[in-house]
Amino acid sequence: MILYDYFRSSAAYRVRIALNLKGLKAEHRHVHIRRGEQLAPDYRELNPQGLVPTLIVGERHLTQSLAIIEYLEERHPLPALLPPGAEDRAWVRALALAIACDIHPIDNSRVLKYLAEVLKVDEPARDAWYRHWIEEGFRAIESQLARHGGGRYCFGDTPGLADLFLVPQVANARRLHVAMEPYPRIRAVNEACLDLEAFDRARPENQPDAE
Ligand SMILES: N[C@@H](CCC(=O)N[C@@H](CS)C(=O)NCC(=O)O)C(=O)O
Repeated sequence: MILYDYFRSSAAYRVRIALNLKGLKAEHRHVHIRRGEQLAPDYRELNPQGLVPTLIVGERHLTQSLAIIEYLEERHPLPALLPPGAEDRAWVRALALAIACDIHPIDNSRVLKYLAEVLKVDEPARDAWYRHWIEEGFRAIESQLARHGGGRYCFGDTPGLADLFLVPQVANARRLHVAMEPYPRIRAVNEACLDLEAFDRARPENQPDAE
C-alpha cells in the first residue's frame, strides 16, 4: 500500500493511526499542501478532489479518510475499530462524523484560502473562524462523551474509530490555541490515546516531512 500523506493533514493522521493500530505498513509519499502539490494534475489523477489522504492498494486509489479506514477495518478486522453492538457502532460513527463532516471541512486549507484571497478576510478573523467551529463542535462532543463515554477512550477501554478522528482534531485545536479547559473529557481521551505508541508514531511532529 502507498499512503499519500502530509504531516499536518489531520485526515491523513487518522489513517496513519489506523494503519499503526492494525500493524499495517504503507509506503508514505508526501504531498506538500501549503505548496499546493495536492492540486497538481498528476496527484489529481489519483485523487480528483485534490485532497489528502489517498491510499493506493494495487490498482485502486482509495480516497476519503473514513472510507479508507472502513476499508482497512473490513480487510483487517482485528483489532476492531468498531464495537460489536449496532447501536454502539452508530454512536461511535456519529462522533467520528461530527468531526469529519461538521468541524474539519469548514476549517480546511482551501476554505481558509478562499476566505483570505477572495473574501479578503484577515488572519485574526480567519483564526477566530477556525476556533469558533472547533469550539462549537467540541462542546457537543464533550457532552456526548459525558453521556456515553465513561471509559479511557471515546468508547470504553479500547481505542477505536472515534479516537482516530478526535486526536487529530485536538492537534488542530492546539495549533490554533483553542482553550481546552472546557473539555476535560476530550483532553483525558486525547492524553490516553497519545500514551499509545500507535497514536504517538502518527503525530504530525513525528513524520519525516514535519517542518
Ligand atoms: N473528507 C476528506 C477531507 C480531506 C481533506 O480535507 N484533506 C485536507 C488536509 S487535512 C486537504 O487535503 N486539504 C487541501 C486543501 O484544502 O486544498 C477526508 O476525510 O479524507
